Amino acid sequence: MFDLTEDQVSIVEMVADFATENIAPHAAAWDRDHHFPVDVLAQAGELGMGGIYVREESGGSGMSRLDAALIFEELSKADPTIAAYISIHNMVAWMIDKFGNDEQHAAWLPGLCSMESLGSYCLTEPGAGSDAAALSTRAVLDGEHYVLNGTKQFISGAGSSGVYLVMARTADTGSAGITAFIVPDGTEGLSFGALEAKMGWNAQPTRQVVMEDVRIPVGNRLGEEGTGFGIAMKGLNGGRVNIGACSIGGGQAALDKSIAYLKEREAFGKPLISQQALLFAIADMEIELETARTMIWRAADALERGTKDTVRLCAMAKRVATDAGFNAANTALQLHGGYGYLSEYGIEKIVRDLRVHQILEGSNEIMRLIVGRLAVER
Ligand code: FAD
Ligand code: 2MC
Repeated sequence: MFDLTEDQVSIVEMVADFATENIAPHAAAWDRDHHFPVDVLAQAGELGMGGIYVREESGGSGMSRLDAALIFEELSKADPTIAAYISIHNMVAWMIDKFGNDEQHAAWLPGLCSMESLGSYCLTEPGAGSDAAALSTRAVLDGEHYVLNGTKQFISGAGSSGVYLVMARTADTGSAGITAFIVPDGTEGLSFGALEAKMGWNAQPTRQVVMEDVRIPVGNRLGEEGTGFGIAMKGLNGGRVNIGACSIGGGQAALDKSIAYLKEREAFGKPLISQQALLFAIADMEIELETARTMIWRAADALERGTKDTVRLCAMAKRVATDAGFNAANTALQLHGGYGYLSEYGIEKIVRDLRVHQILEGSNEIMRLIVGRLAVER
């Protein structure tokens, strides 16, 4: 399983060509201007990246979780922010495919798979981040509708998305009282907070999603009442693998830039690459990224086959890969000396973008909590 198939090699080449041509040349400007390139996302959708592991009969690409990890690594070499947004969008599309009924598939998946309509995943709240089961957004049944009230915090894509997948409370029974809902953009009572000013991820919007008496038909409930926390977590298992793959892509780009730079930059009468201390730094970046890649591929395989250690492997891989990617980028900045600190060299953006991967989709402390709990249960 460690050799890519011919199809996978072709997928990687196709995505690398797309990202090199349509994303990489603009990444610095999008970051500077806080521009969310929805037109380029629609192009990615045309190439099948809007529903990578949505089933073909639902209009998706029907690819595997390993294919997805390969795609996110390639996209992220060009821009971690865009890659990560596409990952979140895919999480939403997959959740609707996996847990939705025929009517919901027909209503929402064509737009999501083509990326003409974007998806946002709405779990976090101002008072419930890591402790997601403590969320307080409420959904109350009123005849043929649910009425939603509450605020979601840090929502990626908010204000630009067509579909908001909202986890809300339908009963006061902890995680068992949470239900998932599809809230379309334009619904009365749905509004968005100001654009958050952030350290990185500037090419995608992050805002609050505010719901004030938002009425949605019962047909917009995803799954049964009380199943929303499980749906949210199963979506996140894939999200964690994907965000890890994004970190590897960013880290790999930083490593490749460092090798080229150290070969060219001379000090003390020779190229810096001939300093063994720096060669060892390169070696450690290479080792840690490859270790992380192995973990991501293994977790993707577990997810694909639904093995019983899926949750554990996804959490481990997310912790390892997001730390490895950030550390590689940060080391790359050091290896570039003062030039690494300048925007022009493209390294400081990778550091800023990858830093948040250690915090979101379950912080790396929460990944340790998951792995630690399972280890002591054994
Ligand atoms: P807290 O939960 O308040 O944690 C604070 C610190 O305490 C962290 O270091 C945490 O790891 C640590 N901690 C908490 N509990 C424990 C524990 N039991 N043991 C040890 N350490 C612990 N959420 C969405 O739902 N959808 C999105 O699209 C989305 N996009 C995001 C985009 C950005 C740019 C950011 C910054 C966040 C996004 N998030 C999104 C939210 C993200 O998932 C949360 O920020 C994250 O889960 C952490 O929650 P918190 O910020 O409330 O931190
Ligand atoms: N996969 C499948 N099921 C899971 C799961 C997972 N990864 N994690 C928990 N569950 C199930 C669990 O099996 C249990 O099911 P049941 O009631 O049938 O036994 C139920 O969910 C409750 O789980 P716990 O008892 O472990 O709940 P607890 O509240 O103690 O801890 C924790 C849950 C901390 C693991 C969870 O709240 C968590 O993952 N927190 C992090 C939140 C997070 O990742 N947020 C990311 C937001 S999205 C984002 O950042 C983006 C950028 C999109």
